[in-house]
Amino acid sequence: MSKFKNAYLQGVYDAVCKRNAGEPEFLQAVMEVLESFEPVVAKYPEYETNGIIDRIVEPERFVQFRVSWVDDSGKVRVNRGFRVQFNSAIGPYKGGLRLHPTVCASVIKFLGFEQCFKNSLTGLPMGGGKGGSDFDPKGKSDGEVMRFCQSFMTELSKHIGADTDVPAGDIGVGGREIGYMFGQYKRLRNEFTGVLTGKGLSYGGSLVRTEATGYGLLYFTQEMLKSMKQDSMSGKTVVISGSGNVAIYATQKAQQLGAKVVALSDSNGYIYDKNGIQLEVVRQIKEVERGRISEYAKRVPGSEYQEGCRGIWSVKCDIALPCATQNELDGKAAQVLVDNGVIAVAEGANMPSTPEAIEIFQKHGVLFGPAKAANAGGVATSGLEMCQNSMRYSWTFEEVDAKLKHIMENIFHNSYNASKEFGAEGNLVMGANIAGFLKISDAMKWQGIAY
Ligand code: NDP
Ligand code: 2IT
Repeated sequence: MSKFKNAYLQGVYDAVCKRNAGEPEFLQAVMEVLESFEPVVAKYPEYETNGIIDRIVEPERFVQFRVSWVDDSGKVRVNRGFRVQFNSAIGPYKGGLRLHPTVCASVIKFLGFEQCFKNSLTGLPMGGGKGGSDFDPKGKSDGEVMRFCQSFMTELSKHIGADTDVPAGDIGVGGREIGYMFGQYKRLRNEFTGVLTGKGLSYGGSLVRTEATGYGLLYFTQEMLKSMKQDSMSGKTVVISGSGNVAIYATQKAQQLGAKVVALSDSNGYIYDKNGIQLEVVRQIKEVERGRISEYAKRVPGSEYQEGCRGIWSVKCDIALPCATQNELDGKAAQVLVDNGVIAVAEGANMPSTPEAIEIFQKHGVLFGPAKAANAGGVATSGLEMCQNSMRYSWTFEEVDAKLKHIMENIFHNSYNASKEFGAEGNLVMGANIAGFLKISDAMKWQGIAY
């Protein structure tokens, strides 16, 4: 059965399915983007003539490699490393590295594909890439993490560079891992360059990069509420999934904007604190002790812990911000949120809402900020880190924060305007996909057919 109205899009999607069979996350991400392109391809037939869509769904390069390292007991361990260099039309490949046992080709390719459009939306010159490994940092010592990172970078260093491909953090990769990888790259190349972002402040990192994805998510949400509902974050009850980098700084900014965050989670379960989450307790548990979120309920009287992370969506809220991982919010959860009166959902994680969930939000008039737009603050600030590294200069916290806010507001308006121009006003999924795409496709068209 034909899914697309446009035969060109249908043909591209069929070919993608054939080439990438058994990669459900990648196919899910491609389907969502191609669906958005119906009005674009109808308006501009030259996309078919130039084979733009055929090319945009195929990575320019995909590297897979063995990563061997020695654990604390002296045993040799083997993991699989990946880097996808998806599209370099508008700048060097750029995107995070994920360390999690679920990492595989499908996950890396969906993330790399989405990264292309997200990076384009920031307005900064960055192409799309992503990488990682099925290494699980949980329960590993600092020494084990260091030896893994050094081995991983020994191979990755052959494929990246400050003007070629600039990785950063994602799930399981924070300041510690970036430091070990940067140190190894410098040692291998004998050059001090901005080859990674998310670096420590003492060796070329940017102020605000740590906070950027969470802060950016709230700047986006704030602008969406203001423009589409003449509303604000003030006084709102907020549920945020996850308790990692994105969730923590989303909580901080939501609180600064006058909202009450009542729930956070990790992959084991969620906490509910009707008095509002005490962020310093969470930061101590997660950032300092690398512990589990269940600890919070033991330390804060009046709060509760429930086993099972998906239950978090049953907590009544005005605003839901999924900030953990892909497909964590399904159709059933979306319906519960709608029944409980949610007014806005914005994605801090990448592809956290299933297609069914998105459909339910849109059908019920819930404001929906898709990941590519709403979580672009992290990579945007990475772009600002690259800029500062190139200048060998650094901006103040206030300067970077102001640029981040400006970028997020622009992303909202560019996505909104594209949704309007292409006949789906307020559909930010469509608007973000189209606005991100137009710049990339233009650059591809002018650069000829080499890739
Ligand atoms: P962290 O590793 O800091 O935190 C991840 C959080 O998500 C943890 O609470 C973790 O719980 C939870 N989580 C991870 N995997 C699963 C799973 N399979 N099921 C349930 N919970 C899970 O990562 P980040 O905060 O950096 O990333 C969170 C999301 O935001 C990801 O989707 C990432 O791609 C996206 N993102 C990150 C950016 C960044 O700059 N860091 C930028 C843009 C998007 P547990 O500890 O139990 O594993
Ligand atoms: O998904 C993402 O945008 C990130 N993990 C951040 C990428 C980056 O290069 O800062």
